[in-house]
Amino acid sequence: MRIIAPSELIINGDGSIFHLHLKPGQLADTVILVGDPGRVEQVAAYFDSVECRAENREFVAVTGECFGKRMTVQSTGIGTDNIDIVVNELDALANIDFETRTEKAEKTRLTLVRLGTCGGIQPELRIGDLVLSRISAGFDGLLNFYKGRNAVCDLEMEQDFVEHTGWSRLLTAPYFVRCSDRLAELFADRTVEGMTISAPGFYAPQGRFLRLSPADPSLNGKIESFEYRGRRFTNFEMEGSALAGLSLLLGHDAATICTVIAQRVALEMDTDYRPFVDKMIKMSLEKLAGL
Ligand code: R1P
Ligand code: URA
Repeated sequence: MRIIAPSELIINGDGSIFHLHLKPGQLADTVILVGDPGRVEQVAAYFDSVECRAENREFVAVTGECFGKRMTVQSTGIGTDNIDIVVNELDALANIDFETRTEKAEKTRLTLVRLGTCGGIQPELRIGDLVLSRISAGFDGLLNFYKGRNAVCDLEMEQDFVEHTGWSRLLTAPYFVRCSDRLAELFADRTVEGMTISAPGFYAPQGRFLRLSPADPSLNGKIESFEYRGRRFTNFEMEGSALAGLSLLLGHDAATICTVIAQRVALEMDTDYRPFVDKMIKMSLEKLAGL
């Protein structure tokens, strides 16, 4: 049995995990992930009761009962680098024995649902629409650091995409991963099934040009025209690829749902998007409570 060293599985003095500051036992099997720490209270407002709270840096968590089901809401901050921390630490809380520092024989399969915001890149998507990322395209490279990456990625799609876009060798290899079938089915009637890019930035990596031009100004056009087995890219966000990929490797059920707040084709933006996000939260909690 492999014993995981103190420098690898870092446990704080109070028995909580290094970044999230949650202790084993404080995590529910159903976890809502939000980028914005401020969105944690927006989710927790639907909880009937609160069992515990934890906070460190951008990682804020509340565990409680929601519509009769135990759930945790956890903020991740922005970016797939943070998802690396959050998903590994949530998995450790569920599946590693902190006393013996060994993997538990019986694994817990977590349900991880990210509720975020995104930019729509097809003209029919409107501000306020909800997109479920059936496929996430990671431009961030995180999954490429993990053994087993090829087993969970669509390699044919990767090849087609690299050829279609003339993908620069200066960029990290993109990876294509699917969300949980079970969660896609659960949310099918309330979301648009999409193909989402998780970008490693908000500006040039999503084709935005303020004072610095993207290296390839034609990349967004090539992304929009890419078609694979009848699917086209629908939206940009910044975390879903790592969430889907790491969850596939670790054996968790994960999905990303995002509210469209920017329409990149019509060049429109709604900065007053909180009511749309609130609708997404309520719908998602109700559905997850019924699972
Ligand atoms: C960028 O503004 C942030 O918003 C989106 C992106 O993925 C990125 O994290 O999601 P959240 O609203 O969940 O943070
Ligand atoms: N989040 C993103 O990552 N991109 C957008 O355009 C809007 C929200």
